[in-house]
Amino acid sequence: MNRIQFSYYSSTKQLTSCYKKLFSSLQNLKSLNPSFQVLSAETPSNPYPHVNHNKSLTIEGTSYKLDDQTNVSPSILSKLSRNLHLQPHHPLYILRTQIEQHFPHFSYFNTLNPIVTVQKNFDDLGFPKDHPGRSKTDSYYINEQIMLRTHTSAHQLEIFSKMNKKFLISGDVYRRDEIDSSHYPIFHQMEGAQIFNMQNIEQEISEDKKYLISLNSTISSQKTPLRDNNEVNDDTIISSNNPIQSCHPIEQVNYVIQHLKFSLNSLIKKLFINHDENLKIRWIDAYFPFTSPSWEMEIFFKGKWLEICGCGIVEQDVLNKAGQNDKIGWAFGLGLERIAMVLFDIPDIRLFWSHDERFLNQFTNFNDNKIIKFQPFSKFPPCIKDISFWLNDQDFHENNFCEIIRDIAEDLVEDVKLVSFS
Ligand code: FA5
Ligand code: MG
Repeated sequence: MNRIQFSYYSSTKQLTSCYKKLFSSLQNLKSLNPSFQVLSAETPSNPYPHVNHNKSLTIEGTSYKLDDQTNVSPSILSKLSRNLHLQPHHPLYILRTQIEQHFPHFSYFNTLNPIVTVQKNFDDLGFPKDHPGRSKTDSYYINEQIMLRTHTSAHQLEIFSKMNKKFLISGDVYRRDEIDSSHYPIFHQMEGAQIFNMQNIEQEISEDKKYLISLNSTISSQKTPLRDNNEVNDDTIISSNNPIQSCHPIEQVNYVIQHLKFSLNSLIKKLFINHDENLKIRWIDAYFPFTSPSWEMEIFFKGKWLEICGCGIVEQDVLNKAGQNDKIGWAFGLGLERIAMVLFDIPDIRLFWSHDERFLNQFTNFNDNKIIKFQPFSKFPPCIKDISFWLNDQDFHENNFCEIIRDIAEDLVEDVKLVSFS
């Protein structure tokens, strides 16, 4: 007989109806299988201390009103403070700092609050009201107006408005998603953007490109040169399906497109400089409400194309709203876990959240010239057993004992240490 007991704390109407559905489907199970017993539907003492009876939620000192739109769960909220991209030696921290080195004169924003207004996350960026990403099944809402950001683009307008011409924003983003080895409801993105003066574009871009090329030749002159056999496949063509914005002169926008593609291709080649396989990169057309034209960048990994980035030419409307009417520029959003999984050979996205030293300690000696490949370890915690015995044989050798253990336990035993011999 399966005993299922579940705890529930009622705080919003929405949770109540969820619970009712769950309860009735369990009752249905019971009717299908009489041995199945639903024991209780209790309301225990408040297991979510941040939810109070006045239907509000306090997160890091700020109180938020709850309403019918609320769907954040305690387990998601508990991840808000992890900041994996800020934990030294964490693979996401290593990757973030490596990308920042490729964009050395940019401003970096790594601690922007993931709790944003719906306005910032969607409306400011031109998402239509009926865009599927807005739905409660896809995004986490604290209430009708406040949500967990679904992408780092949520901060674009705010940072452009502060007159920043080039910046990187890294942070955790939240999407309701399935859970498996490549999906997790929280992942990390890095937003990059650079804008140029429309009047002076040729000069600004060529100076900047010279700089990027010199940055790459510094890498080439190092022990391991930047390999040229990395293949970049770009068959994209500008068409009415993925158009240049009518307000953008063709010549100017072409400079910006080239600059964007050069910046990203050289970044990915640099990151994978020590990677053992030849890297294949491809560009494909895409759509985002806040860029046009738009593309996605994919890399070939384990026999499949893996999407690592979305990007494009910033919608002029976004720059105009930010008071940057005389500028033109590009933006991108990189998926950090996707790149780190390939770079470090991490097979499961859930490992990034591990507290296990056996995961975290693997990255402490990272240096740019040496790739660290993740070494798999057991899902179960390590278990240490001591064993003592008497033996008459004066010729005993430790290796004989290890041999016996290897015969019996094979690879289950990872390490055998002699503690004392007397
Ligand atoms: C965006 O989020 C856009 N904001 C990107 C962008 C920025 C476009 C600036 C234009 C200008 P997208 O949903 O495709 O786009 O996500 C961007 C990247 O995040 C993806 O390419 C992928 O690498 C990563 N990503 C997306 N969903 C997941 C997921 N469920 N798990 C892990 N990584 C993901
Ligand atoms: Mg995408």
